[in-house]
Parts: sequence; structure tokens; C-alpha cells
Amino acid sequence: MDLNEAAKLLGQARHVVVFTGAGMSAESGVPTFRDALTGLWSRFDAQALATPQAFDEDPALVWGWYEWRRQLVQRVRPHQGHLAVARMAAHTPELTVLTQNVDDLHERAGSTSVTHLHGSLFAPRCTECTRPAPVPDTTGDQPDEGRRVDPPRCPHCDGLIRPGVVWFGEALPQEALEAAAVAASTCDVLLTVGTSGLVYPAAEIPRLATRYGAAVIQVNPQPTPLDPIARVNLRGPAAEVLPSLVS
Ligand code: BV8
Ligand code: ZN
Repeated sequence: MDLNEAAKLLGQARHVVVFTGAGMSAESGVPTFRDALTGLWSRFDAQALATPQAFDEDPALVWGWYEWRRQLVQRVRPHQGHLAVARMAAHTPELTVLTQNVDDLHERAGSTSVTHLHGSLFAPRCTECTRPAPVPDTTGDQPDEGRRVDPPRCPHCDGLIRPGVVWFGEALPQEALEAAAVAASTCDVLLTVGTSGLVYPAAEIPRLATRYGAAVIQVNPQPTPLDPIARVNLRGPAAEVLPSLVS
């Protein structure tokens, strides 16, 4: 594994972008998007649940899935890979985290410049007046082993509250997209971790970085469509590989 080449590229970089997907949270115990559907949810397809249509059709089922995921994230902790990314920022003049993940593990590990391309489990909002809504206080509740949970209603306009994530078919937040395009087109190194590079337009980001001359380093136990653009391919899990890239 050419860890030394990767560590050297990162050590010399002025601006590093760390681009993460669901594989970054896997070793914390958060199932990746595709295998987030085990047990209770196994007869559903994530891509079918993560849509405005599914929420319109059955708000309680979709809200229940996101509440289950949010409560799961609240019960787990960032791993050594998240902590390594936070430490990397201390050694790099500029470091931007662009994540496709809707959990808060990068922030809880101490990363400060985190852009959520697909929103967050911790930013519910009203479907009508779009005002932000409070995250339900479910501390102490047993994780809801049921499936359906009626979404709360907006205190201002009585509209249905929805998860603050980007569903399939929805546009990514403009400011996140712009921040990602600026970061990808000005960085020297883009470290892509735990993403299959299949979901667009986020999957454009590593490709954009190479077009602007950045070196791409990939951390993933599996081959992905990003292999051909990676200068260095580190075939291994995030929690093991990332700490060896930063002192
Ligand atoms: C949009 C939030 C248009 C919700 C998610 C071309 C251009 C534009 C759009 C499209 C296009 N072609 C198709 C589309 C439509 C669609 C799309 O890309 N579909 C795919 C399936 C082909 N895109 C969209 O709909 C996007 N919107 O384009 O809108 C528009 C424009 C203007 C106006 C109106 C509309 C919106 C996409 C965002 C969807 N929301 N998440 C939620 O979380 O519930 S996407 C979701 O799936 C994740 O956020 C992630 O981005 C994606 C993939 O999830 P996973 O499979 O879990 O993760 P990943 O793929 O990253 O795979 C896990 C990886 O980790 C694997 O490689 C594995 O090997 C690795 N791994 C495992 N363990 C470890 C590990 N790596 C390291 N360490 C380990 N331990
Ligand atoms: Zn409202």
C-alpha cells in the first residue's frame, strides 16, 4: 500500500479537500446508505424511501426511518479516522471537509469546516414555511423498534416537518454546491474516503478536482469508479488507513 506517497502528498499540500461518503461512518456503526436497510427495514429500498414521493405517500414511515437513523447516530461515536481528519486540519494551511453523509460524526470529532452536500439528520424543517424545526428530544426513549412515527407539525403554520436531507430528485443546497466547486477547483489534494462515487452531482467533485490539477487519494476497501482518477489507491478501511496518513 503506497501510504508513504499519500502521506507525502498530504504533507506538502496547501489546500486539502476530504470528500467522504457513507463508508466513512461504517466503522462507527452507522450502516452505509445501501445497507441501512436491515432488520425492520429490510423489505424497503433506501432509494425508494429517500424521495419526496415516499414522504408525500407515507410521512410517518419516512419520518420513522430518519428518526431511527438519527437516534442510531446519537448512540454511536466518531472513530479514529474522523479524529485523524480533524488532526489533519491542524497540519494543513487549508482543509475542507465535503461530506455526503447526513450524520454529525465529523463535527463531533472536531472538524470545523464541514459542508453537508446532502443535508443533515439534525436539521429538520417545515415543508410549508421551510422554517427550521427543533430536533425531537428522544433521549431516554428506547430506539423506536416500531417503524412509523408521525412527523411533528410546525408551530408557526402547522405544516408537516420533514428531515433536513436532500432526497433523490431534489437539488443540492446551492451554497453547499458552490462551496464544493470552489474547494474542488482550488485544492492540491482531494482525499476521497468511503464513497462509491455513484451518486450525482456529488460524484462530480473528485473528477472536477483532477481537472484542476489536484491529486486524488482514495481510501476504500473496494474498487470504485473513482479508481482510474486516483493517484494513490489505499485499499483499506477508513478507521485504519486515515490515522497512518497524519502524525
Ligand atoms: C439531483 C441523503 C436534480 C438522503 C442522499 C446525473 C446528474 C444529476 C443527477 C443524477 C444524474 N444521474 C442520476 C441522477 C439522479 C440521482 C443519482 O445520482 N442517482 C444515482 C443512484 C445514479 N441524483 C439525485 O437525485 C440528486 N439530485 O440530481 O437533483 C435536480 C436539479 C435541479 C433541480 C431539481 C432536481 C440528489 C442525490 C442525493 C440523494 N441523497 N443522501 C439520505 O441519506 O437518506 S444520497 C446517499 O446515497 C448518500 O448520501 C450517498 O451520497 C449515496 C451513496 O450512499 P452509500 O452507497 O451508502 O455510500 P456510498 O455510495 O458512498 O458507498 C459506501 C462506500 O463505502 C462503498 O464504496 C464501500 O466500499 C465503502 N466502505 C464500506 N466500508 C468502508 C468503506 N470505505 C472506507 N472504510 C470503510 N470501513
Ligand atoms: Zn411551517
